[in-house]
Amino acid sequence: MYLSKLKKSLSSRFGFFLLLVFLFWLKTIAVYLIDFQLGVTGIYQYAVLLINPIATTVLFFGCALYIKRTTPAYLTLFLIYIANSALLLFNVIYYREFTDFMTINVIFGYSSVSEGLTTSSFALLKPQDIIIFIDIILIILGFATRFIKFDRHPIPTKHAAAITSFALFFLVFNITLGEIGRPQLLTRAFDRNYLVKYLGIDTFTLYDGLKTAKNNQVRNEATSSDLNSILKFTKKHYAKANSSMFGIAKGRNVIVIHLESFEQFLINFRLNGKEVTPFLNSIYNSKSTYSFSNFFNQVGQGKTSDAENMLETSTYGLSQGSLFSSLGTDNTFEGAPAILNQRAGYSSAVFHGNKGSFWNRSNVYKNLGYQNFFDASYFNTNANNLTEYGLKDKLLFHDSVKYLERLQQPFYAKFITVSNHFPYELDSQNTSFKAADTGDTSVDNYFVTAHYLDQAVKEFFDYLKKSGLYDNSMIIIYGDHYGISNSRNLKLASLLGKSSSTWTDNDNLQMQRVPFMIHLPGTQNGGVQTQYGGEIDVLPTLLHLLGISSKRYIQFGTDLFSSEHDQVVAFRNENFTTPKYSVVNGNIYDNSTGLQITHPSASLAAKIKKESAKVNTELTLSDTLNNKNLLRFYVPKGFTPVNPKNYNYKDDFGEISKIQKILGKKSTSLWSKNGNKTTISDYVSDAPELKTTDDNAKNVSSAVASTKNSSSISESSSSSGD
Ligand code: GP9
Ligand code: MN
Repeated sequence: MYLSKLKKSLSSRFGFFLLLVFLFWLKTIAVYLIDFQLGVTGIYQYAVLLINPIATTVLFFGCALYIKRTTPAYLTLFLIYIANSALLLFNVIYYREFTDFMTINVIFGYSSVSEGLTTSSFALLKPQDIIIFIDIILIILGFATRFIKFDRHPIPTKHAAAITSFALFFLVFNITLGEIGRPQLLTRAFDRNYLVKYLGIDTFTLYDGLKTAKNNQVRNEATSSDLNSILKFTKKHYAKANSSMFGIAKGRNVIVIHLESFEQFLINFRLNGKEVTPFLNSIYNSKSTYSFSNFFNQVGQGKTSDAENMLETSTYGLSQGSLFSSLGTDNTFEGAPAILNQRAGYSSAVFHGNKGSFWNRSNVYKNLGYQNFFDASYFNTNANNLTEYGLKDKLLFHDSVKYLERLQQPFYAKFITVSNHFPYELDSQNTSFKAADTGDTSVDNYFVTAHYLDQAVKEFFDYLKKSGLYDNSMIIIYGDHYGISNSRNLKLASLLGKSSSTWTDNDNLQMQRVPFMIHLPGTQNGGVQTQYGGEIDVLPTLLHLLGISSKRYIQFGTDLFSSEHDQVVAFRNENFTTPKYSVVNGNIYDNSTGLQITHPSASLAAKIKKESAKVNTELTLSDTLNNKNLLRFYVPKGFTPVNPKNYNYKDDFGEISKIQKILGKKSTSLWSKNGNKTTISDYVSDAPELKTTDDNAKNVSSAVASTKNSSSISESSSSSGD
């Protein structure tokens, strides 16, 4: 009875269409759950996941419904089905190798960072993959046995159009659900995993295709002459090095510590009489540190990734979205790791306890010339070790040492912390600081996570000293962007001795200060630097300290120590600040009083107009450079363009160990210098998580083998866009 009913329905065109939609939905969901690690949590995310294949499947398959003639109609539908199934299968295979989804450039072989699918990729096929194509065989059998028959009656165009309309409506509905679950999902595109989780694999591919087409159009039209105005600007803007600072850190290791969401006001701040970050304060106040009190974050929507981009390329992030996510896979960079490697033989590594796909890092880092990227997959990421965005900071530093000690010196190593990230939640086992009491939980707990981060950095410094790395290193510490949003600053105001009732836009701007400290063991000439600057200025400053001229590169920042340093700090929304004035939404504020200047003198108005035009030009030129990918036309003297295919972050422990072996006695890694022994016993941490999994004394390589697992980090339910 049922069978004959089923037979009858499948033998109508619409019934067959529904069957394919259903089967495709089924296998997509199976793949989501079995193969992809999308980090789905909570009923909402599961619900969105369940419906996300529907819109595009109906949309694509529905195209065949417009065809009237029987054979072409069935054939088209079936071919679309096969093509879509193939896309799914290829993504599964690709994901196994790269933990990422195939972009249009990968599919068509234009990707610069990965080979895409090669014949060897198919060795990654697993028996379970049969679910992706077994139905195709069953359908063919269905027709062969005449269980399914061709329906000779075409679908009325009206009906086909209704189905297309439904699909489009559902697509908008799905995108809305995605935006609710993860605000700014499409504009900021944090991670391809998120796009697939909320929008489905086909919508992701469609979205990526549209974006790629748009990018390619801009790029195809670009020529090297587009560089002229940019070069004119950067050449004129270049600030020559301060001779008393040039080369003072030459040959040292560079350790960059990225303090997540850390604002300058925390420095030397006391909450209920207690220092929140006593260790960072001691570094800030030390004579061995060049500490900046007027250093601003300049990020846009790309937050952390924008900070990284500015620091390492001295070009701005984009006006919308994250440069790393939207352009970083294909752009040509002339970034810190490549320059340092080529001009001074530095090795390089990033240590970050989140998934490599977040902010598209695993692709972008290759273009930056990073030799190693130790992401979450290199660490023990059991639930107890994690905060919302990855490995807890104390563990990140501690667990990185087994890799750090094997890097050839000098190295350029960046540590990206995560514990001090909105919404500032931390296990009770890790909290040793009393929260504030402003009534806003995230503001209150900000001090707790900042304190934890401070302790983590201290433990790491202690290790650096004990292991001997310290004396031969320059340690750069910076906060990437604000931690408390403008709206929440009103809650913070009273703790800063201000009142929320008189809080202004300018106060919000002033809160964009973040720490920037250059700690140079051995020097006594440091101290607080009051010149104005921002993240864009870091790379030329760093290069000059290392004795490398930055003149030949296209960089928008200027050396903070130079007498010609440009003290106009541009923000992504075209607000800006200078030592005397700040301009917020077109209004001028006097920095000394904090008050708005409603009637500026003619000369002040002219000055501000000029600065404002410069800010606008600078941001526009940086955008042109990146959107058009113009660095591909510009090869500075002695610079070898980075070939991202030289890098593969699958087994970086194996690689750095191999290099040590090959170099033998010439190896300059700490491990080699320590008589081929680990220095991990120099690391003292009070992290309770290490009590059970502490591998201090254990054989390091076995520890590495056991910790090289895949991470189980789920997406934070909160928005990173706070
Ligand atoms: C994620 C971390 C946070 O890996 O760097 O990024 P954010 O949300 O601050 O941009
Ligand atoms: Mn950040």
